[in-house]
Amino acid sequence: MNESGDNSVIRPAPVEIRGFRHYAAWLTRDEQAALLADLRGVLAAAPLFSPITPSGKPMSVRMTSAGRFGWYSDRRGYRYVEQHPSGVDWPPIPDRILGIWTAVSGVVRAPECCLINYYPPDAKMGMHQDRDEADFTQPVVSISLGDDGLFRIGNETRGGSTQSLWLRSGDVMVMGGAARLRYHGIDRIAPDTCALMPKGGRINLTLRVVT
Ligand SMILES: O=C(O)CCC(=O)C(=O)O
Ligand SMILES: [Mn+2]
Repeated sequence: MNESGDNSVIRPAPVEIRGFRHYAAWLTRDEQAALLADLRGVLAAAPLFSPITPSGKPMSVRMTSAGRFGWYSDRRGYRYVEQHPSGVDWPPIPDRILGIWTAVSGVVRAPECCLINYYPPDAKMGMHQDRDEADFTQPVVSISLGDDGLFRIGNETRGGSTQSLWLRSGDVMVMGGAARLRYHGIDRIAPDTCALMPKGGRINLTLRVVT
C-alpha cells in the first residue's frame, strides 16, 4: 500500500547514462523479497555453477539461468545452451520477472533467457559486450538484488573514458538502443550494504532475447 491507500506503486523515472536507462529503486522491498523467493525455486531446479572462461579460468561469479536458453561458457567459448550442465531443461522464467521486462523493455518480444549471476563479496565482472544474441535491436534488461555493485559503462569499442555508478537492490537497468553494444562490467561489490539476503552478496538478473 502507498500513502494514498491503494496498491499502485509510483515508479521512478529513469536517468539516462551513456544511453543505458537506469531506474533506481524500481522495485519495492516487498517486491525484492518476492523476487528472491521466486529465484529460490529456480535455483532448486537449476543450481548455481562456476563457469570457466574460454582461456580456462574460473569466473568469480556463479551463475545459472531460467528460460528456453541459458548462457554458458567453457573452453569452447561463450554461447547459449538449452540445458543446465546437469542435463535438465532450464526452469521457466518466473512471471514476476517477465512483468518487469514488459514494464521497461519497450519491445514486444519476450525474453528467452534470464541469466542469474551470483556475486560473492569478492566477485567482479570484467568489461565486456553482450553479443551472443542474434538480434541487437532487442535490449538486455538487468535487475539488481542484494549488496551494492559498482557498475562501469564504457564505449562500443574497448578502452576510452568510462562512467561508473552504484547499482543497488531493486534497481533496473535497460541496456538497449544505440547503447546495446556498449562495454560494461562490475568492478566490485560493497559487502554488507543490503540486508535482503541473509548471507550477503549480490544477485544480478539479465533478461535477453536470444534468437
Ligand atoms: O551484474 C551486472 O550488473 C551486469 C551483469 C552483466 O553485464 C552480464 O551478466 O552480462
Ligand atoms: Mn553484460
